[in-house]
Amino acid sequence: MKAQCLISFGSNLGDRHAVVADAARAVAKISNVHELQASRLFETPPIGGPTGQEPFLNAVAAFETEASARDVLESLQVIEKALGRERRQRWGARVIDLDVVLHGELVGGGTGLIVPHPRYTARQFVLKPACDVAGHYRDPRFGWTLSRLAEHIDQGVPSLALVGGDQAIREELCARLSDQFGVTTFAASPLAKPMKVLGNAPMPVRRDAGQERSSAGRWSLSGPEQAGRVQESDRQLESGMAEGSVEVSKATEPWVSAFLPSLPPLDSSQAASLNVPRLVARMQSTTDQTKWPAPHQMWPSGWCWPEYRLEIDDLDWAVSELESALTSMRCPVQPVTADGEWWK
Ligand code: A4P
Ligand code: MG
Repeated sequence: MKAQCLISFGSNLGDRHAVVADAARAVAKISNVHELQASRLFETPPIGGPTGQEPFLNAVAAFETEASARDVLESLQVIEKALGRERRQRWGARVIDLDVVLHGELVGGGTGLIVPHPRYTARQFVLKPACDVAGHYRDPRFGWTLSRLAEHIDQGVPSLALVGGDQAIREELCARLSDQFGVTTFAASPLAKPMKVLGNAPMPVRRDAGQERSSAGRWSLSGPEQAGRVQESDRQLESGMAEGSVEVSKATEPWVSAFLPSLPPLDSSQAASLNVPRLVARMQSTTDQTKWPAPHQMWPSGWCWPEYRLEIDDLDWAVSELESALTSMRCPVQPVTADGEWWK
């Protein structure tokens, strides 16, 4: 059976244009790859990784294929090697990086392969190119088209709600983000209900009597306010909006919450609000995989929210990844070709 596959190209070392074009030609020649369509080429500042890197050229290609995601990845790695990719440092400068972003309905992959790509939902340098050729592709986890996702990420402010894993880890990540990067964070203390109950509990992030400043740049929701969030959720969402008590002044900057705040109805204009997280960051470690369902498995049927997959085996790495995710939601993505014919 054929699957719709989306792959991404990134290069910030050597003759970037020539290497990316070589890579696209090689991908088009992989057996069982049909009708490859490339996006325009875009120049983007390097996000994350060691400092002092050159700008990237980024692009994506969409094609239909009978090849499995693993076969595609193996072919991409052969091409990377042939074009001189050396793996010295994670997120280090690279001649060419080829990633599998989506492969049909696949969620998962197994050892050395995660599809959908764990970080693409936050990355304008993937989403903007994807809108050229695969805006109609859907993420199988939450069912949104990529064009809708790109538009959603562009709205409001860069923001992430941490879910899954252990609350202490979520709080710790927020504390480090605040201390190390000055990111506005919202802590929950304590988290009153199990995450599966909070999965669809609307509750605006706002500052009022029940909310107190806990440390520089950090705010917490506490006491009865927190305990009543599930039962009163709809009313709170409404009154929060109507009274204007939502903490918009805080939310004009990127933020991360250690809990899942209000998620409005999907067709609501509130989805664009500053106090609504752009993405739900699903924490994943090698040990808790079976313990916590993915967010899309927590939603009531027919309800969904876009997510970002965060590996937390190394907390320092996770903190820098979260900061990179916020940055990549607004990174400038400049087209440098007029069309997607640059590789032919
Ligand atoms: N792997 C697992 N799933 C996949 C997948 N879906 N596609 C494994 C590709 N590889 C996948 O990748 C590390 C491991 O991920 C591999 O062993 C593979 O089996 P890598 O290519 O060796 O190393 P990497 O690319 O440094 O790591 P990573 O985590 O894939 O990096 P990302 O997330 O791709 O980010 N800024 C701009 N402006 N443009 C960029 O393109 N790219 C990165 C790299 C950072 N900043 C950037 C850009
Ligand atoms: Mg890679």
